[in-house]
Order: sequence, then structure tokens, then C-alpha cells
Amino acid sequence: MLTKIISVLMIPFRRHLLEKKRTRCFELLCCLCIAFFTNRTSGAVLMDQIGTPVNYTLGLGPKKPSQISPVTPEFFDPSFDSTVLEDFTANSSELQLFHVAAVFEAQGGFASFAGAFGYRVDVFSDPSLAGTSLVGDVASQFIVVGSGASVTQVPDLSGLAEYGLVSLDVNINLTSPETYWLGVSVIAPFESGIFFLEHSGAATAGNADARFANPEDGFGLGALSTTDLDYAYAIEAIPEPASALLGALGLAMLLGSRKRSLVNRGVLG
Ligand SMILES: [Ca+2]
Repeated sequence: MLTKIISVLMIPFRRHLLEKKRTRCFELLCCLCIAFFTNRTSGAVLMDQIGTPVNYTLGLGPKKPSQISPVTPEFFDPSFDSTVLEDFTANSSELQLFHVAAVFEAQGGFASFAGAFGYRVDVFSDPSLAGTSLVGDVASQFIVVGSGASVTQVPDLSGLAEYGLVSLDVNINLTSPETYWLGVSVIAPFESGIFFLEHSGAATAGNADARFANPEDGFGLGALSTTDLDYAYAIEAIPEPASALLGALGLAMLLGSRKRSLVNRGVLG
């Protein structure tokens, strides 16, 4: 009987605890949402060799092609499969790449971009690996045109109307803060012609040590060669999900502690 009475008396207290729990859960959810959306819209620029407005050069020396033919050989001779690699360094709060951009020349004219199947983004831990395989050991993502890939025509330095800024939504998680190597390739049918990656004209260009990888050496420059050029790539990143979650939890705890402090001081009821 006594147990029943105590149990009945405890009901309002339990309700209070349940309500408090729900409030805390709601606060936590709000914080997670804020942290998630804030991160999605305010990523860090890991590398910008394109600039604003777009600034590229046609290059004075021999061009290093970046054409990647489709995997199926009937489209293009696979010995010309190649890519240009540029280094970038990610710190611990920049481990999820969400946007990559590149300026390409389409030798068939800007309209040729419309014929591209999509774009491949490869990330390597070591550039020498690309001399054997163009598939990134850290990540390799294919972005389909119309689903995360878009192309904008950029001012034309040659009068040939061949240049496009390729913008790609990616979702690449890096495992640790270190230096990686990026390669972006156009995947297009033979009829679209060859695509070349343009040289950087941005004032903030990098360290002029891009690599040109062509495993089967169709261009005769070697499977992997070091250029003395910067190329028109840009990368944006956000903290990878685990870090973002930890950050959000920290924020939630901070807000919770702040609220408790205000309650204790009688500011909040
Ligand atoms: Ca570089």
C-alpha cells in the first residue's frame, strides 16, 4: 500500500524529469542541426588556384593534358589516360571535402562539355601511386553531370570559346590531417574531343610542383613527371562528421551548463 502511495506521489516528479529530458533532447537536436548546417555552408578553402573571378592562363610551355578517357577502350586509346595531380594539406578540422572545382579547356569547343558523362575526382596519399593507377587510393568519386556536376563558361583567352569552370559536389572523407594529392578528370566520349586542365593564373597559386600522371605513357613524358606549374584547381572542406558531431555535443553541453547556471542564479525559472 505504502509503495503504491509513494508511486502515485512520484508521478508529478517523474513527469517533471521526463519534461526536462525532452527539453534537453530538443536543445541537443537544435545544436546538432545548427552545427551541421553552419558547417555545410561555411567550409574552409583548402586550396584555391582558380581565384575570384576565375583566373587561368593558357600556359606558354607545352600543355600537360589531363584527358582521362572513359574506362572502355572503344572511346579512346587508354595509353593516353592521364591526370594532373596537385598537393593540398588538410588539418584536423578540414577532413571532409565537399566541393572541388577545375578549369578545363574542351578542344571541341564549350559545347563539348555537354557531351561529358561526368567527372572523376581522385585523391592519392602519394603521387607516385598515380604512375601505376589513376584510381585514387584515398578516394575516387565519379560525379554525374546534372547530379552534383555543373559547368560554367569562363572568359575566353584564346577566342576559341573552349573554356569551362567545372564545379563538383563531392563527399570525400580523409582519415587524418596530412598532405594529399588531387586529380580531376573529364569522362567523355571520344566524339567530344580532348579536355585539358588549364594552368593557374590566381595570385594565391601554390608551390608549382604539380605531377602529370600517364601510366601507359601515351604522351611520351613518362608514367609520372613533375611539372613546374600550378594548375587551376580549388578545394573546399568541412570537418568530417565525427568531428562535427563532437563539436556539436560540446556546444550542447556548453549551452546546457549555461542554462543550469542561469537557473541556479534565479535568472531562469
Ligand atoms: Ca602544388
